[in-house]
Amino acid sequence: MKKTIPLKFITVLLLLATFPNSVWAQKKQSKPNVLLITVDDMNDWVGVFGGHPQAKTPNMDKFAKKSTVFKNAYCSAALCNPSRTSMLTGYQPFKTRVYGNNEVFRKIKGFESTVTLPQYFAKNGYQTVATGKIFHSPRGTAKEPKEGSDPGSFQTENKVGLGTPYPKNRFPHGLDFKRAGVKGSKTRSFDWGPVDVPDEKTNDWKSAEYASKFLKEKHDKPFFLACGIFRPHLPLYAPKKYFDLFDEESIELSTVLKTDLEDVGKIGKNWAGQNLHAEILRNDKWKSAVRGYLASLAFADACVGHLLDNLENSAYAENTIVVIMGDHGWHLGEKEHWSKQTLWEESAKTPLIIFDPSKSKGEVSVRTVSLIDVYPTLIDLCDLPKKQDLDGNSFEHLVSNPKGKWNHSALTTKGLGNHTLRNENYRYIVYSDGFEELYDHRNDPMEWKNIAKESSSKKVLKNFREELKELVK
Ligand SMILES: [Ca+2]
Ligand SMILES: [Ca+2]
Repeated sequence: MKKTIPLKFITVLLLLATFPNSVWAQKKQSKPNVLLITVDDMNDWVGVFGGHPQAKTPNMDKFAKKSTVFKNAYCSAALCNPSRTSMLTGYQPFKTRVYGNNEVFRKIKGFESTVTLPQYFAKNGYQTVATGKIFHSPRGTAKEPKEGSDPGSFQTENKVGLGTPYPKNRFPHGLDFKRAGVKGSKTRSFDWGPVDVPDEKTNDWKSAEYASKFLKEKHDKPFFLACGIFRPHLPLYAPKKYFDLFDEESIELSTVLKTDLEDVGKIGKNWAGQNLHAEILRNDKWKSAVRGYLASLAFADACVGHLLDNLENSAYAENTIVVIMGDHGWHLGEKEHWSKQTLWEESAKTPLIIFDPSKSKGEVSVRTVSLIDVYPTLIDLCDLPKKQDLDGNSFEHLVSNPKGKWNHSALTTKGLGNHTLRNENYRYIVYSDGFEELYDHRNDPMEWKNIAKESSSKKVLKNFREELKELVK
């Protein structure tokens, strides 16, 4: 008997033959890719987060329009290494005891064989690649990691320098009196100014370009690609064209309450360290410094935009989950403080934008999520097996339903025994000496009035104390 090929089978063959290559590749790959973009020391001045009316971040703002924007996202610690270690290990700083920039979690007893976020993805069939600053530092080797690093966490690591090249004649007034004209900061890099360099010659752009090239290649496995942009981290040197976007005279400054520090704790006041702010005022450099930050942020945005454009034009535009985040916020004079390392809103808050092609609809969530939640969330978004020992909570459901249920306050820690919890209405702070602060964000977004001692705050305080006790065991 003559064998005939069933009609159904012929139809399938014809369909397969006519399928475009890229679509075919996507269908074959069951897991979505991940593109993680971290922008160092980026506070909520990114346009869509509304922190500064003059910020120019058109690329992130445009991308936010199709993504899920987390307007109340907070770090676990307002410093590079503890924040990044927490996000990438999924463990709280008080668990790993990584509080500063010098510790290496893998050298701490009990954390030697930690499976980091990229390692977990690699275990589950992903190719993992990093360029720029993802862990705090690229120093050391897998056998001998050095401060703030975890070499080997990514299968491929492109080691580039950080930020932009330094300007010629970096300290014309000597090390103590910075190029920008401010004296007295102990931080050598507390400086800013334009650099005569094209974007393409900066390390941040090179990092974005490395990741872009990766997206132009064909990959057989799903990928976890991480790109770290260093600006607006100090020193605030950026290509001149970004400084030219801002006129120094018309720069708007945050309102600072003269008496603001009177009702904060001794430890908090000490951290605020008003001397630098006073020095900036004495030299009339406040507007100049804000311009430096805005220019650096605009430059970082251009680097992110370069990468996002290349993703958009790649074969992976429709099957890649994108996460854009800072590692913590940054004060620019609020509470007479500069840079990070406090427990207040300016330090703790950082932008978080997630684009999941199958879930995001250009909506905003005000749920108080933490960067420590990103690890379990990415696991769920990519449908990987759950990892049981993580400290964070998955907010996968909020990516498609930003108003969904969420019962967690965001916890930020600084050193041993200093914590803050943020829910949608309040910020609670407790220092290691027991001093408490409480702010009502519904009418006090600048956290000016500490209401911890008011009798009407008793119930709120009690709830926060209990929640913290539960979290910090
Ligand atoms: Ca940082
Ligand atoms: Ca105050």
